[in-house]
Amino acid sequence: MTTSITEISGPPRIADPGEGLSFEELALAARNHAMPPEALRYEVTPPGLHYVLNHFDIPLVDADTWRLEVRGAVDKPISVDLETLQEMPRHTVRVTMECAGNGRAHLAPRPVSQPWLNGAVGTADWTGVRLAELLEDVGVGAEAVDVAFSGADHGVERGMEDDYRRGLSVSEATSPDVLVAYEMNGAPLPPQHGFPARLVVPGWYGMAHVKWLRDVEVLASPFDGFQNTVNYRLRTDPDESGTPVTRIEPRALLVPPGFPDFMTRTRVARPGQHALEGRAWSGWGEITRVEVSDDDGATWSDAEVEAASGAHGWQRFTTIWVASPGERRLRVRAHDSSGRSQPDTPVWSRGGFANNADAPIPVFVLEG
Ligand SMILES: Nc1nc2c(c(=O)[nH]1)N[C@H]1C(S)=C(S)[C@@H](COP(=O)(O)O)O[C@H]1N2
Ligand SMILES: [Mo]
Repeated sequence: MTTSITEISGPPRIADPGEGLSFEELALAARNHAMPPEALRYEVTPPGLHYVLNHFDIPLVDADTWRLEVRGAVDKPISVDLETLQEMPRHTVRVTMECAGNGRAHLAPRPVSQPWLNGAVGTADWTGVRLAELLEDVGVGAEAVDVAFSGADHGVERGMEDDYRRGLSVSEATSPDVLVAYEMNGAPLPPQHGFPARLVVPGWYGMAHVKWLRDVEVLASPFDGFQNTVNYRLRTDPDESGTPVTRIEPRALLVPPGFPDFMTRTRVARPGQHALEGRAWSGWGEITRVEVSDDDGATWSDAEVEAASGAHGWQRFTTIWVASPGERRLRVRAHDSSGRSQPDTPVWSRGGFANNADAPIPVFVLEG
């Protein structure tokens, strides 16, 4: 009996109507954790609370023997060790990162994959070397179109065996805030976040931020790897080639008020004034407006939106909520300077990507 990779790793599946989460989805959800919504109180997500998403295993990388190759359509390829990288000019960028699959579990029908609710987000201060500077050192050829980034992790996805690899256009790759980062919040990268170095592409969904980076290849023809040409595409029909998933769509999230029930996580609040707060972000521009509703979207009012503390970090918003007894449904929606805003109903795609519709938070407000 032979076992082929395509027998083990089949095509993606859409859950049947009403189908519950599978054991496999539970296993993914336990490996890849969300940021709990109460952590929205922090401007920089504390260690361990930032979301994690790994397609394969966390590779064990030895910092002493690790090298970053920068090669391909370049004048003089280089192979740098960690020490050399750390001696180059340091830059720190505060970045809100979100997984493209955030919100997937709210879709109906549900694409069977990592079943994110809304917590696949976090903000960190990333320190490293500007990718543009590394590329300048090697001299990018005039024929270059894309840059391919490979991680040290390896696996199978939809019958395709590969390292985790992503491509970016030369113009995106050389924008000044794209980093090869070796520190997260002033400390070496934790294993799950890409030790010893990762790519950081501010404003883009998480899949672009290649972890355990080991190889940067400048290409004279368009990158045709699985994660760009097959996986991270917006399509409704399996036969469509679809459009690529790129920048983060606007989203606002609330710190849920009151206190939760252990098992159902239903919120309970006392009547009267509550200071509500949350954070909002977009990869397409500044957040210009956040609206809040406590009646499931029948009426909305504007929250106060604060300025971001950097070009790529989320923005805090606050409002006073006067809670009256009964069952309330809190909703928030963000608008950005590019004219994008959160849709009222989810936009469905087979991969369950870029669903930035909000999920109402039911709150039971007690009698006085
Ligand atoms: N090498 C590698 N890089 C990767 C991934 C991966 O599986 N392997 N996952 C990507 C995805 S889909 C996301 S959302 C982000 C998550 O980054 P984090 O775990 O540091 O939050 O890493 C990206 N970089
Ligand atoms: Mo992701």
